[in-house]
Amino acid sequence: MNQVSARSSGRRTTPPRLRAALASIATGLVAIGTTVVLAASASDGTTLGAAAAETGRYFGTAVAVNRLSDSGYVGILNREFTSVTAENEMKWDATEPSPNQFTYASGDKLVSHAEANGMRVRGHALAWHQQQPRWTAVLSGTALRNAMLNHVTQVATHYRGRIHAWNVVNEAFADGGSGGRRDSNLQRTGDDWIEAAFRAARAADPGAKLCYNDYNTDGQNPKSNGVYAMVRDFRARGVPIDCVGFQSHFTAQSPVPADYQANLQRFVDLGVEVQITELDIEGSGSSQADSYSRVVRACLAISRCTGITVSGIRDTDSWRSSATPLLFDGNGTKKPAYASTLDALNAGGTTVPPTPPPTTTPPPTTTPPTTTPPPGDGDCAASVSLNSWSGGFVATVKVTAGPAGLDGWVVNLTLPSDATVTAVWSAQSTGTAGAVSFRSVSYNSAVGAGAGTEFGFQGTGSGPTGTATCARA
Ligand code: 9MR
Repeated sequence: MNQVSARSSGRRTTPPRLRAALASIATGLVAIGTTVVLAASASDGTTLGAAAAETGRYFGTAVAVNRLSDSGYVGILNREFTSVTAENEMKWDATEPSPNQFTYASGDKLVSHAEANGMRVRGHALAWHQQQPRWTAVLSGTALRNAMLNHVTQVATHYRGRIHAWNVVNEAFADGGSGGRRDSNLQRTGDDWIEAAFRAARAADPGAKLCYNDYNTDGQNPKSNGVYAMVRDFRARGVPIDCVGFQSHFTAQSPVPADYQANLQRFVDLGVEVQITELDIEGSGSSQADSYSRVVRACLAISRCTGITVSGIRDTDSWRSSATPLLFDGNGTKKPAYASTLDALNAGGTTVPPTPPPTTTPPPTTTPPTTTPPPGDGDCAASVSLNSWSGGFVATVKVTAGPAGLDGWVVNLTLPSDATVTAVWSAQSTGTAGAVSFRSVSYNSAVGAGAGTEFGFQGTGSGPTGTATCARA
């Protein structure tokens, strides 16, 4: 009898009253003869979602919206899962097929389904080097940076208040030993693209948890060390990051690492939550079941590991179906991995500490850009458009070059007395209150005659209403 079935049969034959007593006296493991039995709580969940909820966690799955018409699929989804992630429908290519033209029909369908069934939604993903729309291929530098920031702002604003956690940036670190960033069109807009994306996401949906999500970061290795250094730096500098997602795609060659739990823990120690976001484990039978159990137990051992999402429902729904990596077979029948996962959830662990409900701020109001005289014969002009809500704002400033073009620029403006700048992107700022100035950075200092570039800043209090002036730097 393998360990998983020993655990299952041991638990199922224990009378509920004895199980309750065991649970109250045992903190974890109870040895009976040579087998190890996990003491269960008096009220075992009978589904993945219910079992996870007993410790304050969600149990989610990636969902392909076109499968919502398959009754077998939806039956399992609604019975077992308490969170959904759009498999492809919220990605950049799906949501913005033409510049600034947004299509939300599929994503909306998923969110409505989740809301109607009391499920959370994980948003996936705002900025990623893959699955970009074709039109981004011709963009680079400031134009691509601004397109990315606009995308983040628009999509996060559309779903504002309806997303539990957003994967703001996905897979931005390189594989291999460098520990550095992956080369990509987004990375080539400047190293600060990730923090700019997080700031834009926070401004658009202050109630969503904002996550960095990646694969091959599940144990301590050069890649996860790179992500760790970034998260530590973001936390130190106040860049708004709340969580790190660990995709956890495992194969025979790349099994659950021995230090899986320790790796999750070191991220939690930086002050972020961790979540397992795309779990799937190649294999079958008891070895697959044991691996699932290990992952679940690692998460449950960490109070700020707040949820687990598997990368689909049935093996045939998987993006790598030949690896049979999921919890249900192609017929929707529960696999041994399902039983071990449910058992591990029911064995309990740490409880997720309560978090305050998402901040409910009124929807942002957008004011038209302030009317600034065109540059005429001057060096440049600046116009500000404001996205503000009670207690905060994001300002986007457009700099337009005069007839001689620019090799550097500086914009000055005065903030209302209650305002403080908390974040700036695509410019270097001086001052955070009262009179503030913003200077061009390397990648946006050159602006051709009559052409424009944009930078932005975020603040608390009310946004600027006066005139912004622009001068050659
Ligand atoms: O599951 C997704 C599959 O349907 C798509 O064809 C594929 C295209 O890149 O993306 C899959 O999901 C990916 C996820 O969004 C990010 N992590 C890796 C996943 C597998 O590629």
